[in-house]
Amino acid sequence: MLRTTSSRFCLILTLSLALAPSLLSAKGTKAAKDARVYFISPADGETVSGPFICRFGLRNMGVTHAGDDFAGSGHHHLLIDVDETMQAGEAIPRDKKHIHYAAGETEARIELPPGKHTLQLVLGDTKHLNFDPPVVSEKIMITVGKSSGEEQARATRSTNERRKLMERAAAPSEPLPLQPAVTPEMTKSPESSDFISRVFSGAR
Ligand SMILES: [Cu+2]
Repeated sequence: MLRTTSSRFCLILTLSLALAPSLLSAKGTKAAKDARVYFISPADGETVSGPFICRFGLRNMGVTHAGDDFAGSGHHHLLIDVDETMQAGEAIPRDKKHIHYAAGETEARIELPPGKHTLQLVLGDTKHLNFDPPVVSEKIMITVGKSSGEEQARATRSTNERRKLMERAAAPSEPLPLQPAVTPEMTKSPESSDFISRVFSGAR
C-alpha cells in the first residue's frame, strides 16, 4: 500500500516537472501563426506636413475592442519614439508614447512636432498585454515638415486679408460720390425743356 502511494507521488512529481517548463513559458495570449501588423500609411521615410492619417494593417488576426476575448484578435497600439522592445505577455504602457486604440480603430489622426519620429504598431490582447510572441510591426521613421505650420499661418493670413477686403467693400468708410442719373447734356436738351415748359403751362 505504501509502495503504491509513493509510486503515485513519484508519477505526479515527474509529470509536474515535465509540464513546468511549458507552463512557465506560457506568457500572454498565443498569437496566431503568421500574424503580421504593418503600416498602410505613412510609408517609411515619408515626409508629412501637419496632422496626418496613420492607417494600420493586420494579417492573419482580427481587430476587436479591448475587453473582447475573441480568439485570434486584438487591438492596435501606436508607439511613438519608443526604443524598448516588447516582451511576450508584457503590459503595454499607457502614455503619450503608447497610444491604445481600444475601440478597434484601424486608423488615427496624428499630430507631432516638426522633426524626425519613429512609429511602430503593436497588437495587444484583451487585457492590453503583448501576445506570445509579440505582434509588432517594423519600426518606421517619418519626418514632420516645418513648413506645415508656416503654410497654415500663411493660409490664415491670406484668408483674413480677403475677409477684410470684402468687409471694406460691403461697408465703405467714405460715401461714394453719387453718380448723376441724368447727364448734363440731357438736361440741356432743348426739346425736353420745351416739353416740360409746355406741360406746366398747360400748352398742347
Ligand atoms: Cu490596449
